[in-house]
Amino acid sequence: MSVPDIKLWYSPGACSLAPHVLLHEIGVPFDAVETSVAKAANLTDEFARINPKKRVPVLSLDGEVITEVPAIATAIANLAPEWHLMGRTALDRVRVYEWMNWLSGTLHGQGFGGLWRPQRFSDDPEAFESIKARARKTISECFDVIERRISGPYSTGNGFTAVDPFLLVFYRWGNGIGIDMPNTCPSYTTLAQRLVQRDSVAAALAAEGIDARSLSDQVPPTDSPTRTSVVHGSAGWC
Ligand SMILES: N[C@@H](CCC(=O)N[C@@H](CS)C(=O)NCC(=O)O)C(=O)O
Repeated sequence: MSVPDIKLWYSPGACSLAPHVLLHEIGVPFDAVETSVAKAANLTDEFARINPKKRVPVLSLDGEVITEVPAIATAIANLAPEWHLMGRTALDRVRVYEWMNWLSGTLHGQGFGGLWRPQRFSDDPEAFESIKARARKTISECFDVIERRISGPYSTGNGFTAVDPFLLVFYRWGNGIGIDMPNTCPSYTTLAQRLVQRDSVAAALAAEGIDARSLSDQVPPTDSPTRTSVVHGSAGWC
């Protein structure tokens, strides 16, 4: 395998944890650049020049900039096809894309996005509480779907795929917002516990300064006065 120059911009505990795990999984050398959302490092002009969307994760492959978790996961999987990170069979691949799109668009974008970033959905601050309440329902509905869909050792059949570390991100966020994940989602909990045993997951968590034994961190403090969520009184990783 000819390995390009790889760089990943991530924020500790954010959705960027998923591609961070995948890079460790395939064992390629890469530079991980911390861009803390809690410290508003994603809002600097310097970062906006890399990703005008001002979001993490960002992957650069020999200077080619890729954004969006499903696209980044695909790019990492293409670097090491023998790991089958996007699925082994044709149907597995369909299922991986089905999961990734739904997790990214519905659970992340509508659910956690609505809860932690209600200002994305309305300019009227008076609407924020009802947006957040609706987003909490979306998150619970998504967790119910996830719980019912996990039937094997991993989310998509028997093999680890890019879906699994993405699910781990949301499992941690679920705990972080006070959902009793072990009791409401036992199968999801078993998956999360299996995942933190993986070397790639342990390595990515350690690199992000997260205790691998902890699946239940609280949401990070809103420690930056420049952070947009502070203005709107919410906190979170997303
Ligand atoms: N659809 C994007 C979502 C990226 C995203 O929202 N990232 C969050 C961290 S989990 C972020 O950078 N938020 C910073 C902000 O909104 O200011 C993806 O899949 O990569």
